[in-house]
Amino acid sequence: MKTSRKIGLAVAQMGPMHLADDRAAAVARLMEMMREAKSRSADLVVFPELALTTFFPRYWMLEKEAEDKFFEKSMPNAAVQPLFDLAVELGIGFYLGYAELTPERRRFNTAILVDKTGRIVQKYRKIHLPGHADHKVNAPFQHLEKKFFDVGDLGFTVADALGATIGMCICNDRRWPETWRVLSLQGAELGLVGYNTPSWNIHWNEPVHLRMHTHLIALQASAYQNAMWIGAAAKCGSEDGFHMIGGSVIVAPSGEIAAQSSSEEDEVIFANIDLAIGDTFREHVFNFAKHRRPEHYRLIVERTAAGPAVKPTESPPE
Ligand code: CDT
Repeated sequence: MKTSRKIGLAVAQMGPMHLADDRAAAVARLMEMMREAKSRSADLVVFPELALTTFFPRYWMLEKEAEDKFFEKSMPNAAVQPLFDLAVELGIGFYLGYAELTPERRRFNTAILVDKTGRIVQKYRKIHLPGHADHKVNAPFQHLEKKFFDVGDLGFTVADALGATIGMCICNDRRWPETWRVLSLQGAELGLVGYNTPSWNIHWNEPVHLRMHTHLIALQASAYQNAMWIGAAAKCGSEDGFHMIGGSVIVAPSGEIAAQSSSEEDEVIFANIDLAIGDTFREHVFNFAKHRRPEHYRLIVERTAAGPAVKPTESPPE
């Protein structure tokens, strides 16, 4: 086992944010959880996807209305500045998800990583946008991420910050193995993800228990297969009657859950994570340099959808 390299990781799950709740209310809740994270010796606290508002893609509306109500035109802005100020005062970094409107009027589902000096050291714009762009009039609610957001244009990148090599993604990205592999191929030791996962799937009659199962299995397998820690923060509970799963977790490179939320309210979970555990997995079973065979993975980048079978390069033995 390597010499330990520990950092304090907190995940701050949020209970519901209702339509009537304003930015000041969200920021006050985030600040309270940031204080708790610091009191538990956290270097870094992970907040959810779209942490400043309700999960508005569930509502049909014009893009302009969404922009006016739910998007941030700059970051930090006056409403969020107190969170940045508190981070500097406490000496703690944070991941924050929000809806971003650029000066060119492009809209992204965005997350930032802020270091202990209050500097934004990394920005990520969500790449795997789930849902639809049309109005599903018979559905109990919408999932309009494909209407309200552009596909992220910053790629999957990592930053050396807060004592670790850190990669970020957002919600549905966590279900795609490519997300984590692209991060781990850049040396990511810690992956951060915020999410809003509705408990009901409007596309098929998915049993509710599978929502938690697929969430956890994706994170546990991804942490293990990429020898990295993952911190995942939910926004959850019933937002104006629309329920979302909790299950915020910190997952070790072994795939084991080191900490898990037990409520559907604001709740801070914490683990003093040892990055050296990832080094051990990267040196042995997932020693990429020794064992990966990218010449046999070409279809992963050549194809989007499944296509015809590839001819074997050699005939099978007689
Ligand atoms: N926010 C988000 O990406 N939620 C998705 C729901 C997918 S169902 C249309 C998720 O993967 O949790």
